[in-house]
Amino acid sequence: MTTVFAGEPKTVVLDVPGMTCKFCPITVRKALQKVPGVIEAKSDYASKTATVVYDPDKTEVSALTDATANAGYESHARK
Ligand SMILES: [Cu+2]
Repeated sequence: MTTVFAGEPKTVVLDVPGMTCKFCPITVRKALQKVPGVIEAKSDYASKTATVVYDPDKTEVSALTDATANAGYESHARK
């Protein structure tokens, strides 16, 4: 069965200022990948950001920031 997206996948960049070492992005990325509707999650320690591709029909930015907060990292969508 093929996955059909009703809407176009969206990409959001989250600022994650609490990432203080090179292992933090791994925790952040894993937390984001667990959110249903997330297609792809990347995190970057150098820029202290996480980039998430998600299906807007299944999740929303607040669910992504909640997921990082629950993992111990507050995040905010970059405008
Ligand atoms: Cu760390």
